[in-house]
Amino acid sequence: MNPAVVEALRNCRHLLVFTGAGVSAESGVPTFRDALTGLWARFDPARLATPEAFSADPELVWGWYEWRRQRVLRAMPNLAHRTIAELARRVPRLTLVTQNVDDLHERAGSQDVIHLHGSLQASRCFECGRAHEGLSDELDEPQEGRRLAPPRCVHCGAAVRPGVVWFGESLPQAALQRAFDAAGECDLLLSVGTSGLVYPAAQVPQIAARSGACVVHVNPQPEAVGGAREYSLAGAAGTLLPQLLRAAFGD
Ligand code: BJW
Ligand code: ZN
Repeated sequence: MNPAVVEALRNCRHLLVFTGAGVSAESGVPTFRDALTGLWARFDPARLATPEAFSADPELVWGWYEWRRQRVLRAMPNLAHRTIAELARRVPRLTLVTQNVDDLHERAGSQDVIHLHGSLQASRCFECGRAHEGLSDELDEPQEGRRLAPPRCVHCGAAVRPGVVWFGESLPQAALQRAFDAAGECDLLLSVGTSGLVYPAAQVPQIAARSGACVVHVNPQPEAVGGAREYSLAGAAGTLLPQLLRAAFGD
């Protein structure tokens, strides 16, 4: 474990943890851009993750998201989620910002998670935007490729859509502002399991670095680091984060 990273964690006052799909990979939730296992290796984002796709073929899109939601319902938080929840008890202040649409951070015990890309559980009307409450938590067998008619809005009768942020859509303004503010204030940012390719979320670690924070990437794909206070820990989050916690704070 890099001693400079251990020291930065031990001394930090405000830790920002910024997570992406890789933090849930060891729970069996697929990432997006990993070459063989990522969702975008098998599915076309233009046909599934845009408002135009939903307008064109709501059954295809709703069925795909229901398949993913059922997989998340069966998944359990892993050691990376649990270590992040534990870190909140070890540092003076922790802000957790996630791009993920699952609820595994919450189920691991993290509180006040800032979700930049929405949630698979929070569907809403495609037309009037009002929340739809009817999604069941009962487990159905996840069925890949099954078309499914979306529920109808009880207020206006239009189709209900998944409560996630699709390409070309604005991120929730308050969540994005909180994430940017925390990035400007933190002294250490751990970027865990993200390719950092999707904007504006990818600005979060960039703002932290510009504001003088130490930035640490945790990813099996080593990150090319530029700044004097930027580090890359190459490996799986479920292995490296518990090691980092132990090295900084003991058992
Ligand atoms: C492990 C691991 C282990 C594996 N341990 N690690 C500036 C420049 C260029 C383009 C744009 C720009 N600004 C905006 C854009 C357009 C676009 C964009 O960014 N496109 C780029 C892809 C080029 N952005 C948008 O459209 C955004 N909206 C917007 O900008 O609105 C403004 C606007 C409004 C109105 C009109 C016009 C403009 C919205 C983006 C929404 C993204 N949505 C998705 C889907 C969510 C719903 C769903 O789940 O289906 O969000 S896309 C997908 O990518 C998902 C993720 O949250 C997001 C980030 O992916 P993430 O988490 O990084 O996953 P991966 O797979 O990429 O990486 C996983 C990593 O984990 C890998 O590095 C692995 O190595 C690693 N890993 N195992 C640790 N065990
Ligand atoms: Zn409606």
